[in-house]
Amino acid sequence: RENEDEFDYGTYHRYDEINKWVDDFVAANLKISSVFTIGNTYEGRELRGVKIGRPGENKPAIWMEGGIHAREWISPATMLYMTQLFADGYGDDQTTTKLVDELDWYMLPLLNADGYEFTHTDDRMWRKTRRPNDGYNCIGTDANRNFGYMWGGEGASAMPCAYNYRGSHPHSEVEVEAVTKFIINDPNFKGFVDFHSYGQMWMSPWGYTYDKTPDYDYQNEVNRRCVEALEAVHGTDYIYGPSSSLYLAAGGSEDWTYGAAGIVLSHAVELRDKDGFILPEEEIIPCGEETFAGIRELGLAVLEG
Ligand code: ING
Ligand code: ZN
Repeated sequence: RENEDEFDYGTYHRYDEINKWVDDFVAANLKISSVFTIGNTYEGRELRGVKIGRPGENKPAIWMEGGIHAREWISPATMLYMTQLFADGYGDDQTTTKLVDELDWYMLPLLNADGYEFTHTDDRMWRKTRRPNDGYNCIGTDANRNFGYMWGGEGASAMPCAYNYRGSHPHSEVEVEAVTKFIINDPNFKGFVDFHSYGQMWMSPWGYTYDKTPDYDYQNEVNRRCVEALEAVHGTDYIYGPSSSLYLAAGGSEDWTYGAAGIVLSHAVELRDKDGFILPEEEIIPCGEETFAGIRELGLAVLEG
């Protein structure tokens, strides 16, 4: 019989459970993990995550975040399971051990915690944050249009009622301000991934323009590597390329981490798409397994430099 205290990675969890999971995970993996906090959401929820890595000075670091969009539940769920896969593989699998020994992984499972809770209590299809907009009845900003690199360009609405509202100004959302502050203050960040659903795409900058980045060939080669490793696990079909090949969208996280923070290997990943945003719970574990394979390739690419 299974331990009743054991966390069930194969189901979707509420904010409180995820926060408790952070403590429990770290308590069970003290040698390779610690808790970090970047601030609070608009409604006052603490934004906490798990840092994974064998203790050491000035290790290259990778930031991974989930749940920037409230309804994309597979994103935080995949973050949680991948965190567990690092722990399972440590000391057992050679590549995973190396990635934990030589890199620091900052895993923030749920950036838009207010919106996520709202999808559980009121509106399953909510996407934005939950901060009211002055002078309008419509609530919330699209956090992935609120980042301050080429903010306000194509694919980001100026209308507070739009699903892709850019916000009143760059970093108007405290969640965006918290994550950008944390990243810009640590020069060790060499990789970044923001998890979305759905569409099965591994993307890199730019999102705001169709122009190729100066690092296009390298970024796309890493995209290709990650997708090849991912597809080898369960045969899931992914495509890859700049996020503008999906649609133009200014103010996205990966444009800011590349353009403003200088993180060349910045990615946005659209996870599995069966039944759209309402991905069945049976898909969580296989999605986590294959995504972890892609993430390991990103880690190896960062180590190769
Ligand atoms: N997709 C992303 C969105 O924010 C994206 C796609 C990624 C756009 C990176 C721009 C930059 O629209 C989903 N599903 O949210
Ligand atoms: Zn999204």
